[in-house]
Amino acid sequence: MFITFEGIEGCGKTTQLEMLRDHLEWKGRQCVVVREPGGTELGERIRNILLVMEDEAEGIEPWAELFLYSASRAQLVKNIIRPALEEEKVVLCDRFTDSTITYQGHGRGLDIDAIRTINSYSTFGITPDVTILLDCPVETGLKRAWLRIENSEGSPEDRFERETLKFHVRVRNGYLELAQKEPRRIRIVDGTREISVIHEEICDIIDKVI
Ligand code: Z5A
Repeated sequence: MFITFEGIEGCGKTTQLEMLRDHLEWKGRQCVVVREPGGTELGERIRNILLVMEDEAEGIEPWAELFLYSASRAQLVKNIIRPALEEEKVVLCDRFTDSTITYQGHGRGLDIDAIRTINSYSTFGITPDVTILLDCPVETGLKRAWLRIENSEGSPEDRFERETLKFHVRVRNGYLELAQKEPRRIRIVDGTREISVIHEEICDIIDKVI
């Protein structure tokens, strides 16, 4: 079973993914947790370029950005996700192809059909069984994300947080549009509520699917 978590920054993906992993492991399921970009040695190096590089010094061309995300994904699918699925483990992934459609497509304005084609190669055709879309207003998400960045150590991963509010609104609307098109796979969960309340709803969704 392949479960992905999606949403704008600060929507609570990472928090909820870890809580779901604990829930599934408690129920006796073997889980593998990964994140994008990253999850492999190559992927983590790419993550560093994508999220920490100073835009002011040399802006990353949107197509270059798309290919970097795709390169990280291809390595992650080949090395970790596909083998884990073959071993019948539950794979929980923090962001996947929907992020590319919303950030590089809706956010940056790249051609969405072209992105879908590239996604089909970088994933070797693997698609999530269920996607939890944590939805919240961009103001709420960004406030949480900045708080997380201020409390983190090392170089801040803040390249996207520094984007305009309009960019984040386009990304959020992109997610909602995707969910409308694929309601069976993409489950919208209201991310503005208490962490424990959200967790209960997600467990409910996943337990039913499993
Ligand atoms: N990206 C892309 O452009 N194209 C692609 O193809 C892919 C990605 C795959 C990856 O960052 C970036 O790459 C991302 C999109 C782009 N943009 N950015 N930035 P990431 O996924 O590593 O980082 P993020 O999305 O910004 O994660 P985040 O800010 O850590 O958000 P989160 O995982 O959704 O939230 P969290 O870490 O669980 O929670 C953030 C804080 O809020 C934390 O202090 C929590 O305790 C708190 N929190 C969580 N839930 C709640 C609730 N319910 N109430 C109150 N407080 C809460």
